Amino acid sequence: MNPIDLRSDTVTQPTPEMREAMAHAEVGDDVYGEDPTVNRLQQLAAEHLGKEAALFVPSGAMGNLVAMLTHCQRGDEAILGDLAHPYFYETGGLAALGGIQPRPLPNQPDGTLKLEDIRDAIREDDVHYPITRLVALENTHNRRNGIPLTAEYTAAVGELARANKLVLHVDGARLFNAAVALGVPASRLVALADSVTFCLSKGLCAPVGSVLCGSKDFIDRSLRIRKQLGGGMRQAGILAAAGIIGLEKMVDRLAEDHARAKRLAAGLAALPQLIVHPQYTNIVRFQLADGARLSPEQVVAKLAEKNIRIGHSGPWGFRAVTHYWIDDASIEQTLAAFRKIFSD
Ligand code: TLP
Repeated sequence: MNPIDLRSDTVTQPTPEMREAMAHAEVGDDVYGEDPTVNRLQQLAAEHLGKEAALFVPSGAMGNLVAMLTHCQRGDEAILGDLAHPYFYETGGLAALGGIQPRPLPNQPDGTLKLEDIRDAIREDDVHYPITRLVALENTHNRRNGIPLTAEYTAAVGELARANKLVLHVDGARLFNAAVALGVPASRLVALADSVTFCLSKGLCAPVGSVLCGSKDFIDRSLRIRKQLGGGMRQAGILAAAGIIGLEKMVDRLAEDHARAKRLAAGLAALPQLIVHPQYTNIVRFQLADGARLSPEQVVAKLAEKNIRIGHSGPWGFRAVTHYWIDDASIEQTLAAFRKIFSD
């Protein structure tokens, strides 16, 4: 029996249609810019996001890193949330590899950074200070329960950035989840962003890859940084072929993942042993209520015995992420397993 794997949408396997397209993909050497399938994916991605150009990268983390290294010089400062993926989860890459100083600001419960906090964090032109170069947002916001950021909020940050000669980068690993949840085109959510990454290998189900989008000049420069980081791939059309299907056929169905996450959140919230955080898209975060007789590790282990996997990290509690391979029956089975665990 296949496990019900709710740890992340990164666990998604390619669909049969993707495997078929991968097997027959036309390929070339992408470092020479000669892979027709990669080129088609990049063009499609740029169109979807309303940007001039795009670059296929091996991962979301590399997309964020390439963007930051392209925008910033060593010693520059980048404003981002204290729960932002590049700050929290990317092994300090921007500092280690880019010499970029992160300036973390408190992520609000709705995933935003306060405009006044950003304004206050922008450095004056003074020889003592680093140069503030960039502000980054995350949409949807992973650590903030997968909440989508609105087009209006992102535009307000974009305007603030422009007025202060900063660039805006959006980590849109799950940007299409945000677009579907808010009912707006993804391009509107990033209209004032100078660069955006989105992931093909999460809810869109492709096995590998993310796309970095921006102006033609920015992408020309980021190509060199991708190469520097060892991210120049060769016959990558095999991977891009799955990404094209992700973009063309897997976006609208994300609404199903959101509906299942809602059902899961409601079912878990009915259990007095759990506190469930607000649910917005495909991420459900929850924790044990005070006085629960089991430890989080025991809950994870008991679920694993029933072939169900959820994420758990220390004080942050549990995370369950819905995706293409989680159907209605998986949700009901998971809820039944929780009920049983707490009633034993
Ligand atoms: N997030 C992963 C883990 O790293 C936590 C997950 O399971 O959610 N930006 C955001 C907002 C992300 O959530 C992730 C992956 C990335 C970037 C990085 O993507 P990859 O894993 O492709 O490098």
